[in-house]
Amino acid sequence: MMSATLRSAGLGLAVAAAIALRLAGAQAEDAANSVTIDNFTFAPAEMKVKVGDTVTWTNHDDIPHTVVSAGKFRSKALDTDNSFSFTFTAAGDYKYFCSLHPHMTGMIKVE
Ligand SMILES: [Cu+2]
Repeated sequence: MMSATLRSAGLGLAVAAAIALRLAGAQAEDAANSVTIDNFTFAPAEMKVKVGDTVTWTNHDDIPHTVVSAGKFRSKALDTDNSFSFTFTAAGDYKYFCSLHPHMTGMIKVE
């Protein structure tokens, strides 16, 4: 009885580890056009992309943030680990900020 419980717990851990590895791989593939939100900061604060590229912002803070570029795009409030994506179809400098904490700012340069 005891050993069966231990074995099943071990299997659960192995499955969890496999899922974590797969998630890490998926994140690495998207890292090029990803902005993380952590500790009230957009990182990187400035990013260069090409016309047609999609940028994804992911909130790693435990409070909500938004991603807003006046007249261009506006996310809903992102809870922890939520993401927002926007595809840039025109060149230009896109300043953006968090509408909940306006001192949080960033820039996407599309060329
Ligand atoms: Cu914020």
